[in-house]
Amino acid sequence: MLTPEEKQSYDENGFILKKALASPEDIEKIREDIEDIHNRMAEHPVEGVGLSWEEFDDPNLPPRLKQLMNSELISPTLSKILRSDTMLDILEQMIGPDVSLYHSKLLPKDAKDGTAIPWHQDYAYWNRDDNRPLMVNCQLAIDATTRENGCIQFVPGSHKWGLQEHQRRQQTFGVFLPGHYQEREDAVQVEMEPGDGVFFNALIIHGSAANTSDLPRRMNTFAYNVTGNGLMQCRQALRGKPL
Ligand SMILES: O=C(O)CCC(=O)C(=O)O
Repeated sequence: MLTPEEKQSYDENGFILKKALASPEDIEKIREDIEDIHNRMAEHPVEGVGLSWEEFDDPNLPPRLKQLMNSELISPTLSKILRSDTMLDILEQMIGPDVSLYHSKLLPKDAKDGTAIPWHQDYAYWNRDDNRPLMVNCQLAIDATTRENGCIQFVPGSHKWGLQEHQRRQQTFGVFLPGHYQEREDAVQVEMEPGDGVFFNALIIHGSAANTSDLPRRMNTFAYNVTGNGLMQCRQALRGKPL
């Protein structure tokens, strides 16, 4: 559960870090579930799993995933965590008792090759008349994340600025704010230990730098919605009223 101070911090800043959200044993199992994921998916794609690849100038580089959508289908451990009471109790404090899964996606920003994710608000992707900005993300650290390997960054309080005008391009994470890869002085970097989770608001401005380190930065983002808010945006009701 969130303490009253954590809830207040989430409301003010638009994000909150929860240490040790997942156990070391579960993190180890996720690592086994996703072992050699780049090559496995290149050779044997799985039905229902959406793959987006890094686009390299050098054609000799091996295929590297930028994003793997519906990661619960390849990791039973992620599937367990996303619907665990630990997770749903926190979400209930944020969005009420009717919690649905929108998606679960793996962001395996690889050592040296993992590219930046431009500044954006997730609601720029999810904005529809019947879908109010109630959604919440939880990004779970599978590896330690640092400034060097491209940890997530947020602009605190920007969830209160409303939806900003985004630019669009045909690419993964192709909806972004002007100055999309530039550093921002108003952003904070959130370094995490394996098992930590950061919850963040659908309207907060966030992004991350490239991975310039020798270590991978594997993260998984779970996106949740209030059941019935934009029916198309709910894959599965996890708690409360059914779809
Ligand atoms: O992985 C990152 O650094 C950012 C991910 C992101 O933008 C998202 O999950 O919405």
